[in-house]
Amino acid sequence: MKESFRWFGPKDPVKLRYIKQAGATNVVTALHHISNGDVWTAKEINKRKKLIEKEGLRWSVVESLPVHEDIKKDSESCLFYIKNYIESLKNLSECGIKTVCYNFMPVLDWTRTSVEKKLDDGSKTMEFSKEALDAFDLFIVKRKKAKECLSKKEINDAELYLKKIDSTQIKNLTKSIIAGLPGSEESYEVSDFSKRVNEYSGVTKGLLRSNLIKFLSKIIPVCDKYDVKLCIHPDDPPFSIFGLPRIVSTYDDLLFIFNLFPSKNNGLTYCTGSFGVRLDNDLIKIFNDFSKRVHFIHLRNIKKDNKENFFESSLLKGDIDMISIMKIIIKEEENRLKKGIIDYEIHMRPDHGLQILDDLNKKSNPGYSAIGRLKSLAEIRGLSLALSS
Ligand code: DNO
Repeated sequence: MKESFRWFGPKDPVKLRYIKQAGATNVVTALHHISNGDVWTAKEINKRKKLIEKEGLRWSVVESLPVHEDIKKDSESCLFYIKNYIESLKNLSECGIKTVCYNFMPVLDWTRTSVEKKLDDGSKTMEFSKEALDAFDLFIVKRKKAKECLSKKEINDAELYLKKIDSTQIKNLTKSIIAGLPGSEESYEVSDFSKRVNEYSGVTKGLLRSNLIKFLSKIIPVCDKYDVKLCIHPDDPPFSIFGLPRIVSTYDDLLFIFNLFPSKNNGLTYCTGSFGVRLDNDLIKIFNDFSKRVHFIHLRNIKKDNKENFFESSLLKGDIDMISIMKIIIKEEENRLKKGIIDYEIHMRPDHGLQILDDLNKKSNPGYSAIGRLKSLAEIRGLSLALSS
């Protein structure tokens, strides 16, 4: 595996030097200062590349090249933004960066209801609570159709939840859900968020799928031409929230996307923590059946129930069996090597880390603390070395 660490650019409190000290060799990053939809020029890409290379690291994966909302909604300016996307892909490829992660989640990228859940040992993690999300939807955003998809009990639970929390907690809840977690590229105030969600009122799951098809039909030939491995990130969480459609949550969703465009450049970001939240997702089957399309891996663990609640656990202590996951990754790399594929190692980064030790007293991007992720990387390397030999 190509051991990587995500870096949010020069303003990231986790410096490139620390990434190097953590033992990663590759960096996953994006040009976060460029507005969503604008072209990434070769000049800007090279500037960032040099910064990374100066520290003896390599920029190997873009996470993410964001897909403009107008593409997801197929609005008037959709083709304009697709053209820009193509231009950015071409520039990235010409600068030697050929693995690009993206997502197709409407309005929000990943979201949590708390980024500061305290665990028994004093460490902190992120969680998604269904009643907290429902409370936010029903009583803070006041979405008109929110009640329609909830049972009486769910509405009651959300009401009770709201009664229990004070104004600071309401602020934190709002911030966690819509103020934009790191890498999201979009952040909202409540009124703006409500407007954005309403803009999707006619966009059904079928329509969102058509819009993805339209996007891929223009983009995949470009990826083939410029040798870019595009890899879609699953929905996080992998189910509908705020009544918005989600189309990258299950095995069948993937089957649909990959059957339409068989090119291997129509690839997957295999994110264990996102897929793993659903009880009906078989993580091993997903990997094995789409293994040739896995160009990028996010490893993290979660603990979940069967009611859409989950929190992020430490790498080896969650519901996901990391040992089995590691075994199939190693097997796939061995297969690639046997086939003579030179670039047989898959780009992998430890995904979110817990806040532990000094992380607890430092400001870092939620989920992207230095020590928590360093611990995960060390555990991954240990597993990988032991299982490969
Ligand atoms: C969260 C990340 C996501 C991911 C995007 C990919 O930590 O996994 O923000 O980068 O969904 O486009």
